[in-house]
Amino acid sequence: MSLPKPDHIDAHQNLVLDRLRPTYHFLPPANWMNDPNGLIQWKSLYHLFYQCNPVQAAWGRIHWGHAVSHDLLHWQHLQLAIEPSPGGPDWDGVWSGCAVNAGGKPVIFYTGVSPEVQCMATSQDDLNTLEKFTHNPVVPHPAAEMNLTGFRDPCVWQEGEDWYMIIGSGFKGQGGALLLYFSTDLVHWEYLHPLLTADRVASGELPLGNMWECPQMFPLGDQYLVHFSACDQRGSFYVVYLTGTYRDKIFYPRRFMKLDYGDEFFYAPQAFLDERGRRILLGWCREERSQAAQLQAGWAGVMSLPRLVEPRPDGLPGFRPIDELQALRENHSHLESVLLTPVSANPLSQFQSDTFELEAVIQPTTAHEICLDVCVSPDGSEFTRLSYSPLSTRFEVDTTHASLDSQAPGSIHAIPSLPLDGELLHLRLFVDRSILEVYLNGWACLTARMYPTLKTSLGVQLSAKGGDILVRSLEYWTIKSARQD
Ligand code: DQQ
Repeated sequence: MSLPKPDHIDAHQNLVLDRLRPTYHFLPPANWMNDPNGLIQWKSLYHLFYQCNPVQAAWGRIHWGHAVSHDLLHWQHLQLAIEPSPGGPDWDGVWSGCAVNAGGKPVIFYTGVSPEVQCMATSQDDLNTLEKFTHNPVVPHPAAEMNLTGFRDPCVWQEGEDWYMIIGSGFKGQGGALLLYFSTDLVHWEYLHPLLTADRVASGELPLGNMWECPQMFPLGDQYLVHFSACDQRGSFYVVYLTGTYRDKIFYPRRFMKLDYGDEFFYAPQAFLDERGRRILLGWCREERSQAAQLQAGWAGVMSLPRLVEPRPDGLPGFRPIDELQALRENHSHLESVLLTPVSANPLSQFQSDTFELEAVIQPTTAHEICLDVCVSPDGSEFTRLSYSPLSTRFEVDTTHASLDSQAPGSIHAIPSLPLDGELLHLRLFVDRSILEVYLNGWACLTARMYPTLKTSLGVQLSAKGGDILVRSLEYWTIKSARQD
């Protein structure tokens, strides 16, 4: 690939030196990024479009950014893909959407604002550049009588010769909804009915808001999976997925879960099927420091690692990072059958890094709690704590001590119920400077952000509280940078 460097990159070379900027997660050259959009593998090349503000590290005047990759790790930044057109249906922003392969031609759908309408774009040069459809919008804003809370983020798929689109929405006073549209030519769309409404989701204690953003539906084994990002007037909550059946153009949910227990720090994900038939999901990991700190840093928003979504025998989807990541591993260390008592020395004291992967299988024999601290400073003033209580089966990530910077106070996020897997806790985590992704027992994920201030906050510490733990195995690698900038 020898494309010219996009104009909006050069001014920001100093970001390369920023110690909090992740090195093997995708992020744009500078400024603001949010949702992944239009994910597709086209003629072997992976395309990642994303929501961005190309002028500052704050949300606003949203465009589509664009990057391409051969392995989903090393990305080349391209020119902005879609910009708002003054006087056009997207004059106020080019919001989230998708890409489909329509008989060998790539077609893009996105939301133009204001008001929220659905627009189309095509490409004559294999997605290198996009042209907006001259008769946009293809789906106008519905009549006010529908009483919608929003109307955005189209997800399009094909069934036989027909095309379907779901649009994220909600009915005022009733909760979120996914509106189903139908087309035979991708240009003329007819509203059918809601694919799913809030009254059909037994969400118990979990609020689902009144607006479901960035929805998607795809087959998973012998069922279907629907996910959406739940939000209300006060802001976003988290991403939920439902597994169930899809019959007569209606989705009947059976089970309901959070897709990532880091809540708003993993949001608006999108999955796509690659040429090898893998379902790969990426989400937007927003910052957790003040807006002033983000503006000063000159960048905001990180993409999660690409995650494989696979059916499991228990009917839940399994999530794990793509295998390509293993190519970035170096400096391997291995521990086996280590018994830790509450007074044992830290068995991981030789590990010093803020860009690493750690995989462990731990048996909490008599302990009340297993604690794994990462990004620990020598004086203990900065650390991020992962902990698991076998009694309550609660897993927690606490970033309230991750940073001495008052602009990054941190928070606590938990998986309330993570039963052991045959008496064992399987834990795989990725630290990449200011982002932490944890994968547990093959099905639960938790993403967090942390902003250590000290250059020496690099330690890893494992301890047993109230009893013993047996570390059956533990692997550790430092991870090489995949950045091209
Ligand atoms: N982000 C986009 C919307 C979407 C929201 C705007 C979710 O299309 O609903 O930047 O983060």
